[in-house]
Amino acid sequence: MTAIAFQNTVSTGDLRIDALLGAQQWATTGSGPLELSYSFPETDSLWSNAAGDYATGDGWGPANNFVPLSEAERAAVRQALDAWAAVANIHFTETADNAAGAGTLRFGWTDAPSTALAFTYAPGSGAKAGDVWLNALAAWDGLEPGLHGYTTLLQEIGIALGMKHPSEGTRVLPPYEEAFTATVISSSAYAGAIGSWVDFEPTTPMPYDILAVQSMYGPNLDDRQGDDTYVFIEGQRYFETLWDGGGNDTIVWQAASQGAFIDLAAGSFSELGAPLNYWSQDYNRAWTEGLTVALDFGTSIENATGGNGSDLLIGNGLDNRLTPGLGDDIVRGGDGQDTVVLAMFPNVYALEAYEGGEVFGGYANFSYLLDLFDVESAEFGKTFQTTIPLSTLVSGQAQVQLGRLTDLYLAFFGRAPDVSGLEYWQEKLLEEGRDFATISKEFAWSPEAQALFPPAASNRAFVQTVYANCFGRPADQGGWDFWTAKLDKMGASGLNERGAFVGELILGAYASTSGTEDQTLLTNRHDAALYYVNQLSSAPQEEFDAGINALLARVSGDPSTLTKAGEVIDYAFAHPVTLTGVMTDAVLLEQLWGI
Ligand SMILES: [Ca+2]
Ligand SMILES: [Ca+2]
Ligand SMILES: [Ca+2]
Repeated sequence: MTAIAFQNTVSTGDLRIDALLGAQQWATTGSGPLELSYSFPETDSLWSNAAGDYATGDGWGPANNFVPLSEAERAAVRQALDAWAAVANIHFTETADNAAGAGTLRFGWTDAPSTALAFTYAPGSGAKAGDVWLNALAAWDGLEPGLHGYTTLLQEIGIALGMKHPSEGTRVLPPYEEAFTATVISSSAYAGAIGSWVDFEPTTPMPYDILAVQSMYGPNLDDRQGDDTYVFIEGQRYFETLWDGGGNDTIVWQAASQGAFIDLAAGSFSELGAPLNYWSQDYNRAWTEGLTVALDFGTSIENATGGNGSDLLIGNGLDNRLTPGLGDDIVRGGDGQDTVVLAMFPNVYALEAYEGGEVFGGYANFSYLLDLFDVESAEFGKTFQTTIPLSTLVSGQAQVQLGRLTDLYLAFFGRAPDVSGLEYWQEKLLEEGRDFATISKEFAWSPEAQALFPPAASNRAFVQTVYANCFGRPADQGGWDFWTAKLDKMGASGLNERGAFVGELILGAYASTSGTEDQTLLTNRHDAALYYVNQLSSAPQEEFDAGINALLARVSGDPSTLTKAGEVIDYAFAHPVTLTGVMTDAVLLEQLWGI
């Protein structure tokens, strides 16, 4: 009823757009959004009978048993309006519909002499322009997103904004392109199959729709300009297009077992959620397609996160952050400086570089496979993120360094690392490049070390304890005397020297000139400790349990003790019992540890 200005729509030369543009659109003024009112007529609403408007007997109009929309139906219309406003520079405002006035877009039920679900008067002159009539005599399946009724609302609002069916008029989409994957206004769900159906219909304007509505009114300049996260969940259904205006954005797939295919290239589709089942119009043919979520042609999404199934993540030309989660995953970074975010500490990864920018291997004893292409960096950690060149992980350097850090925990504190502590030192050592000797000194200065070894306490006892912590044996007399004398000379507060001593002792154990016995013991213990801390990191609800230290004390140079320690840890994580509970239950422990 509220007449507003309209204008001829300018065609673009791009058939994807022009096939969806009607003759006229609402007039735009400058850069501001199109302000468009809408309303829901009531029984006391007025209708224009001016020439060209609702004459008596008008097929789609108030004369044929008009009925107002119910509250639930109005809510569905508002949702469909929002779906258009989310992508285009349009502000919809709901107004009263009564004798005093009405909105430009009006939504009502009528008994139309037609099998069509709905009819909409396109932008133009006359009060009925913008009115959307729903046919109460037609068969509606409902107005929930995904149902054909909701798609119909999206279509009719598109028409009310100045769009047209892509197969009508002079500029049409070829049949192989007319499909819901291109436009929600399509008469065919499946490309090339006229009148075909799908079991879950688009819930948003699709890529060509977004091009067309933005060519008339411009993009939404208010929403989705910041850093947005788009979450998709296993078990739910999707058929939609993501449009985003800027910022650093992420697509997240949350799944325990179903894998996803996420492609961050603009205009491409991803497989998120259940596949779509299509049928020909006569239901004699069927197709199943996994592609459910499209990225708008102009949208840049920087990051993708997979679930714990086997995912395929494909980056774009930007610097992408790709997080595959657990599972047998494939990650392709494409151009730019791309980072794979890995789920566990570096020590569990065994990767090799191949030709063509591929890095392939497994982790967690090959429980999972990882295939990386064109990825430059790897990132670890939840509290403290450490980013290193992927080559450092492929060469094994990162794994070795993490073992050394764990050795410091064992030597100074006689315990396994906690997750955030290890992440902190990992960042210092692997990313910031602080050297091992410096970190060893910092361990000596830590409150935990000073509490265990007060500066005033005897250096002789300190040396003895560190030997026991590292190698499970007393210091040999020569080494003991040598280090004690050296530390004594530095005075009682030689914490730097104590730190340096531990660092040298550890590195010395790995020197090629050293015997293998100490080295094997130290390696087995830090491997068991790291196995524990990786489990802890994956199951944060389990808290650090000092029972791990009693378990580490059982790990020797015998590789079978490392395996058994892993089994005990697995048991504690898989059952309600704590690790301390296992370690103090002699019967259970004997059962798990065997003889
Ligand atoms: Ca954004
Ligand atoms: Ca995964
Ligand atoms: Ca990239």
